[in-house]
Amino acid sequence: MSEKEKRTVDVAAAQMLDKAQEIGFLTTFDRAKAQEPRCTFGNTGICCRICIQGPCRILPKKPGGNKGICGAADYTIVARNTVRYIAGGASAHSDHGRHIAETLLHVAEGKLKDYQVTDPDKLMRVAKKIGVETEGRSVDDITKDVANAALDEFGRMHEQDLTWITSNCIDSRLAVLHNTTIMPTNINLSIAQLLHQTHVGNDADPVNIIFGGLKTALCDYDGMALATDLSDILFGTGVPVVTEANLGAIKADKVNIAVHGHNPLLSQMVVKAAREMNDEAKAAGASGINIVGICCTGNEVLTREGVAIATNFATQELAILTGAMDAMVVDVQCIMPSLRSLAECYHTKIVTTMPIMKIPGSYHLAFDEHHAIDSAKEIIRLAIDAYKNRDAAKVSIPDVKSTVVAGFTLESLLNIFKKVNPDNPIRVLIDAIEAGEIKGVALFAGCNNLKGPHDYNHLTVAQELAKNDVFMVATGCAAQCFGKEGLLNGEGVQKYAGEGLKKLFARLNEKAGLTTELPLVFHMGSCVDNSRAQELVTLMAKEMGLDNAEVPYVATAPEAMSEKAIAIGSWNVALGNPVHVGVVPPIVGSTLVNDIVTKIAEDVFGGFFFWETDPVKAAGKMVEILEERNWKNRIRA
Ligand code: XCC
Repeated sequence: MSEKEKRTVDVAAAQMLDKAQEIGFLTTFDRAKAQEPRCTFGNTGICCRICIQGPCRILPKKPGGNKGICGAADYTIVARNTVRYIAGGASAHSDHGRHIAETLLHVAEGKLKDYQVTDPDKLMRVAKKIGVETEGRSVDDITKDVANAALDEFGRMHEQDLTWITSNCIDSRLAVLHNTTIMPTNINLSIAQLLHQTHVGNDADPVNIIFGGLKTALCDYDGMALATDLSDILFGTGVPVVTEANLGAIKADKVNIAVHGHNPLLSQMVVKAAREMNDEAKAAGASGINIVGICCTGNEVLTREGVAIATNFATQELAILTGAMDAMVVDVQCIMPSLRSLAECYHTKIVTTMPIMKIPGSYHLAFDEHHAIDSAKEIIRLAIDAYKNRDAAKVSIPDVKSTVVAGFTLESLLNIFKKVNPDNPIRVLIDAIEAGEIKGVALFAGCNNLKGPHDYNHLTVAQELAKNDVFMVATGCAAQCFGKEGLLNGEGVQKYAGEGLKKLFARLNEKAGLTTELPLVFHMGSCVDNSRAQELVTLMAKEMGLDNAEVPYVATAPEAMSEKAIAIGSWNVALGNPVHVGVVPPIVGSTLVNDIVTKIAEDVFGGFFFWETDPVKAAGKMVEILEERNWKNRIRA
């Protein structure tokens, strides 16, 4: 690989990186390089900054240096650091879920005019699932109870297992969570307790700390599962939709607005308002308004509204470098502070909207759910104004984009399976596994991480798994990579799928009744929608009469980066799923802790982590895991 190729496999991104070099702007790619070589202590997790006597590092050969000043050994330091990532991730996902739940409650109380229950069928399904009475009751009353049940997860003072965990998991899995004492009862309490548990002079036992971390990771799961359910109720449950992905989705003749971040409460309103404001854009000389998505709020509006993907996490700056991005409206999480300084070189307005996410020097417009459409319109007017200052000489949009078929919520996926097996849709997958056509199911999740070439791990693992007949679903920035690289369309199947997988696709395409062929990878939505994938594996477990840990299912985060990704990986392990991570996390500084999460975890939970930076080897190992599970199931039968 040449130095240039080492940056990214995304052709559009490569063009923009050249442009960045020409104008002398240092992007995140340059900053990542500048961080090398990394400090070995931090990189392996043996740097403790939990109290200000530190930082303490583990210096095994120095008398007195093999422990922190307080006496914390490497395993304590690594365990504490690791679970504090989980606390950060769980707080982000669950706070997002809480915001949605609060909004839903206010809708039912008649306090918010711009939001409504868009999917009453989903409301009924969720109500029944969590035990809310529906018979003879009004939509508002049911909605109130569902929203209150969600809010209760965050602060109830009595001992009661978290509802979205108990209602989504099968009995054998719940038994594992109880037996290991990691079943949470209150999201906020678990996060607070984990911070307490890892305070200086507190828990030194790495196993106990890891179990505290897993309990909090389950809160991450609960928060995202309720976020998915309640977002579907508010905005609709996605159905298959055709759109496009990559920087080529930015249009030179339109007012371009990127929605970036995570929370659909804002992005849905921007999409809705934009549809009503094309005339204002035309009056400013544009041919209309074009909304594109970056990161997970992009995935939310892609799933429900068919909004195109501009790009994913690592290349967010490059959308501004096209010179045609008039506004980037952001809410929470995964937004680079550097966007502001790059926007200075252009006419682009960076609009922050949330009280907990501001960037010095950018425009802050406090988003108010009580006047949501008005707030969204104000943002769009800012973009239209900015468009008037666009410098045509600076515009260069890469002519690169791929067709995307997305919108595969669990419901829409099962609807397709239903066309093949109306009585028992999930059997379609299981029959294909039992017939040896496919080896199982893989979930792709997570971010970009510039410790390796951008999007290279995602793409290579997926190509390898496709060749080996693995059915693939994806969320987050992994799904966006696949969108850009042509894996979210039917051509992807022709190009990469093995013979068995092709047979399954032929059967599905014949009956699906869509105007387009099904994609090689099924885009299930944003990162909170990893809950959809978990529902899929649980459904398979139920139908196969197995525990989750026996289902031929594997998860991968080929380019994991954020605390949220660590939390997601951790609950996957607790729920029985093997999890590949394509970067070596700062955990290897303690052999004991590393062994707990990569080996002992399998004995306890059936799920476990493995680190492999080589995507071909990683895919090979994932295929082996699926084959082993299938082999064991054949013996059991
Ligand atoms: Fe990671 Fe979640 Fe962020 Fe993308 S957006 S970088 S957390 S994959 Ni969700």
